[in-house]
Amino acid sequence: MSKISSVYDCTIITLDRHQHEKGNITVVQNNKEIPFEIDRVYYLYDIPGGESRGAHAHYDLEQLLVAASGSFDVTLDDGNVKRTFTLNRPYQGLYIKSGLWRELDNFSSGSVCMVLASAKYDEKDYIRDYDSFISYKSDE
Ligand code: T46
Repeated sequence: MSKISSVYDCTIITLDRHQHEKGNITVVQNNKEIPFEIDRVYYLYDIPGGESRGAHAHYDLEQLLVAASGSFDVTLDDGNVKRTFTLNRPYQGLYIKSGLWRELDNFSSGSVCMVLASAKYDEKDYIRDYDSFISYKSDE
């Protein structure tokens, strides 16, 4: 499945925003707002100016990336097509299917990238070499 996933399988999901005079709240629930069960949450923060993250793909992992604060860009690559998404709203998340190369950059000062992931951390699920990724995607 991840071999044939494309950047067009990924989309920005607009989450419910409950507005309140004391501030807003957004809720994400398993298999409701997102098409997978959340097994792990982590977040990237204190990212130095000009730094980039990612530069890898996952065999199986699915994720939702949210700019919980600030903004950043996510470029997805399926070996044929690249698409860049800007995340800058805490009520929007980028759903990323498995089998796609991703790079994150243009982090604004103080930005926080919150990630909801379908599985626990497993280094064996990573493809960290771009040529290996291209071979994987082109290998029927
Ligand atoms: C992704 C982007 C958005 C752990 O020990 N546990 C974890 O759950 C994670 C995510 C990382 N780590 C360790 C492994 C490395 O020694 O933290 C270090 C940095 O990890 P990585 O190079 O994977 O970090 P990023 O920010 O480049 O990528 C991460 C996710 O791995 C990736 O799936 O999409 O955030």
